[in-house]
Amino acid sequence: MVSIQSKNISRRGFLGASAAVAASAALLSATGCSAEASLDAADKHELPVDPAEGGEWVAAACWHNCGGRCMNKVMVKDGAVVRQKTDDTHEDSPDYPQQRGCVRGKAQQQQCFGADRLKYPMKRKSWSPENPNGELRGKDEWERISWDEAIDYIADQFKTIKEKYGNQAFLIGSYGSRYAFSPLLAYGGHTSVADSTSHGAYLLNTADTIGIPKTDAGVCNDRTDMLNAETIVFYASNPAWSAAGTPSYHYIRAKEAGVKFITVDPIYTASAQILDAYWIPVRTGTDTAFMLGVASEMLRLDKEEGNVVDWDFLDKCTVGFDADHKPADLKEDVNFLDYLNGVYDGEPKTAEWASKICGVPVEKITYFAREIGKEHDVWMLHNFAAARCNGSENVPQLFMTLSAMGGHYGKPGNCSANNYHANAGNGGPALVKAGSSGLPSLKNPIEGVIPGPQVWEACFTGKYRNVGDWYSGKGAQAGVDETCDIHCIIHDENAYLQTGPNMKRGIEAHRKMDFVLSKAQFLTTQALYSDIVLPVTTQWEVPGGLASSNREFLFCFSQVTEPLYEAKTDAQINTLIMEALGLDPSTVYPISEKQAFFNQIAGATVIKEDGSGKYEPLVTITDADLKEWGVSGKPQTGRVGLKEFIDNGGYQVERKLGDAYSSFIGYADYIKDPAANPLKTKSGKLEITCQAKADLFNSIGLIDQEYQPYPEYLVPTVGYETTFKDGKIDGEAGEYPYLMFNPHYFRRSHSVFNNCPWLREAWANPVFLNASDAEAKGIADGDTVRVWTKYGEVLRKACCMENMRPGEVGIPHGAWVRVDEETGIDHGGADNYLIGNDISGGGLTSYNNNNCNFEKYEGTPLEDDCDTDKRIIELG
Ligand SMILES: Nc1nc2c(c(=O)[nH]1)N[C@H]1C(S)=C(S)[C@@H](COP(=O)(O)OP(=O)(O)OC[C@H]3O[C@@H](n4cnc5c(=O)[nH]c(N)nc54)[C@H](O)[C@@H]3O)O[C@H]1N2
Ligand SMILES: Nc1nc2c(c(=O)[nH]1)N[C@H]1C(S)=C(S)[C@@H](COP(=O)(O)OP(=O)(O)OC[C@H]3O[C@@H](n4cnc5c(=O)[nH]c(N)nc54)[C@H](O)[C@@H]3O)O[C@H]1N2
Ligand SMILES: [Mo]
Repeated sequence: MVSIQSKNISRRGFLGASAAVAASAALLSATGCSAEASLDAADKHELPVDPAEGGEWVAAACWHNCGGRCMNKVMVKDGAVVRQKTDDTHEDSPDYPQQRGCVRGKAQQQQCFGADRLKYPMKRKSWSPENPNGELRGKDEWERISWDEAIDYIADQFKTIKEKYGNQAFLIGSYGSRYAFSPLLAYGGHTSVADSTSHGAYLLNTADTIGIPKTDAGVCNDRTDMLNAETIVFYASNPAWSAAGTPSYHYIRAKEAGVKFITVDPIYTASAQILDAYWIPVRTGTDTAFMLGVASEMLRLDKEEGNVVDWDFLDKCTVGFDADHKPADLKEDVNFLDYLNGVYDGEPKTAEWASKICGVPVEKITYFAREIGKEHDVWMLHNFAAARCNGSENVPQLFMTLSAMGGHYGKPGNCSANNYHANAGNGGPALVKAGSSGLPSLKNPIEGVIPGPQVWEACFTGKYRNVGDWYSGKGAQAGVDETCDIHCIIHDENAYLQTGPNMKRGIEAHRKMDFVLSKAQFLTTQALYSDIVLPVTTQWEVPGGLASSNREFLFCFSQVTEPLYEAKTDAQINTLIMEALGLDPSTVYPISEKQAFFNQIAGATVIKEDGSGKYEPLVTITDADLKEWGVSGKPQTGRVGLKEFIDNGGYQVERKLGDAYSSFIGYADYIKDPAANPLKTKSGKLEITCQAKADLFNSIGLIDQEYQPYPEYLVPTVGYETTFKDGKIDGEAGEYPYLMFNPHYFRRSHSVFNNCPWLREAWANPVFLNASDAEAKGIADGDTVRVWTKYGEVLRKACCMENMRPGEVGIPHGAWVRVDEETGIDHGGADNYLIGNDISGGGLTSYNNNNCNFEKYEGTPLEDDCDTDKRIIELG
């Protein structure tokens, strides 16, 4: 492929180069997904010398939400990418690791230069302002239109809809205020969506209520402290797949140093396999039961053998464990210990009780209880999958409770934190930080925020219950019934139709709209169901930017190519729309994209080497730099020169065992002196019984459920219980007897990369089935399987696994939906096509404990993803 590219490039200049690259990418794709085929083709071209000769390495963005922000470098020659590599700025060592990228980052050249890039603005043929012919969305043909036409249509629609229905009629599929669409913010605002997505129950204001932050990167200990642990627990966590960047490397080092790993997960994951972890195979969505069983066992073992429960810690640092530690604001005299012993409901939460619900054998519950006891140094790490379940509201409080019972807070070798994204297992303040871009952040004047599971239904009923904008900083709020009248959906930097629940209904909602607009790089799900699609650049086509990674690395990427075809940057598109609406774009973009990039660099800071914890400027900037860049700013002296910073692709703080940064221990101040360093909770302590939590949960009022201040077991509205006919465990199997969950998948970052031929070939995106469950239905590896729920059905090929517990069905997260319009079956394997509008009492989307059924599919076998569905659009 490399050779074809260079052969094809005969002219200089970006148009020539980008057209040539596109042509070569098309060739690659036209030969199927086989790299071999394209190499064959290359041979026939009698190619010249090393195509990389004379090329230039550029640090290239890897901007997706997999949490990595790893180093990615590409060799650019005549506007084409001819090589790709990762971090080689310094020797690799566990102390000072290279920031190596993964296979997704390395496939990014196929993404930027993919044959399926959208080339120009497009309009759906049957859509017109007079008659949207909405039912044809997703089935219609496309026509090429000019940018002028596209912007005119959009401005006209925005004006009409605002006039007729007001700004509430615009809906941005998003995750609260994170991904707001600036032209509409400047034009009076829009209704938003708040989905519990990543953090699930940890979004329920856990810092204010029970005392643990939502995203606690700062509360995990520094990574080097894991060598002081005896045991590291991975609770619902598979960093090898879903914490991109360096985390797995650090864990392997810990393993080699003799640290023991335990995994609590329905799958014996890739991480567990590399680390030879002890496996506790729990049913999805039943973690509260499991952890209650563990708490009971810890108490029993403590009584019988001693030294399992850290009573001192519970006494000093927590409230509400027992009757003697009652928080002052408690409305009723209740406590966790009495609940555990069955005082309130006559049901002691023993290991036997727990085992029936969570499926973990009693002896494994006992094992876990002993291993996390007070005598052991334990890192208790969770990721959020267990909190992305229906009825998982109490998972955060209970995980904290177990950590507190073992005393695993605030001392070397011990911590309780998440294991999320690039900072997994690496807490503490960032050692190097980006400056601010200088771009203003706009407020949304419209307060309507629809909870994810309700949003598409609300497009029909006009009703929803607002439970707050979870990402806004205010967090979850008391529920308020609201009305809306949505006429227009806009998809900007999100894929909410694909990544939000209730997709099948979402498609119907899209078909009901007056107007649907997407910015897109490919014919993504949201683009497919739109009326106008605007080609937006990838981050390889913008002036550059900084991206925070793990605490020791700040990534700086530069422009790789001019915008391809007719694509424009987000800022350019938003500016055009604002101008057409008669708004002043300078309120949103007072400075150029280049200036914004420069500001981030000029304002970047790095921790001083003197151990003071203070920061100093990172990058030296001279008058000549300012001139060369054509930006405004002041010269300054920093640690590295501007050119060096850009060429290196950022800056990494060199680490050594025992350095000043390794002393970071989460919660250390609090544990040392709880009175002087209170937490944000009412009592200032970790609240094992928490009135504020119960009050918040009870005020949300989405389902008829009364919540207690202690972390009680909640029977989910959809979950293990509902796999039985009458909702009673061990009763007769129901219509949907399996639990369905959505592991975040290696091939993609959510929906991104789904289309890359190389990744499609390497990662098939099957359905994960337990081998004996599959055998019982006559299903062998590779057979086409139909999976269905109350809400939708999909086809996937079977991957029959010995290393997944029975009763579970894993549908990898983020595959693009591909609906067969005749049957309504999705051939793409979209997770959210199977998920409906079930909502948990706290407002949580029920991602990981849905109910489904499956069978061997007797129709035409499914093709491999890499042999099908190439969404290449050529309209001439
Ligand atoms: N069933 C199920 N659903 C889930 C989850 C699950 O576990 N199960 N997980 C949830 C989680 S944790 C998350 S975080 C969400 C993620 O949900 P989303 O944020 O919706 O997911 P992405 O696929 O990352 O969407 C990013 C979109 O932005 C586009 N894009 C990329 N670069 C640019 C750019 O420069 N400009 C513009 N305008 N667009 C760009 C991409 O093409 C892509 O369509 O999904 C959630 N959904
Ligand atoms: N490659 C890749 N990496 C990603 C992403 C991606 O899309 N692709 N997305 C990124 C984002 S935004 C996020 S939020 C994170 C998500 O990261 P995680 O929350 O770690 O993602 P998952 O893979 O859904 O779940 C992790 C593990 O939890 C297990 N699990 C699922 N449900 C339960 C349960 O109910 N109980 C228990 N005990 N275990 C359970 C799964 O089997 C899996 O092994 O990943 C990030 N990293
Ligand atoms: Mo996420």
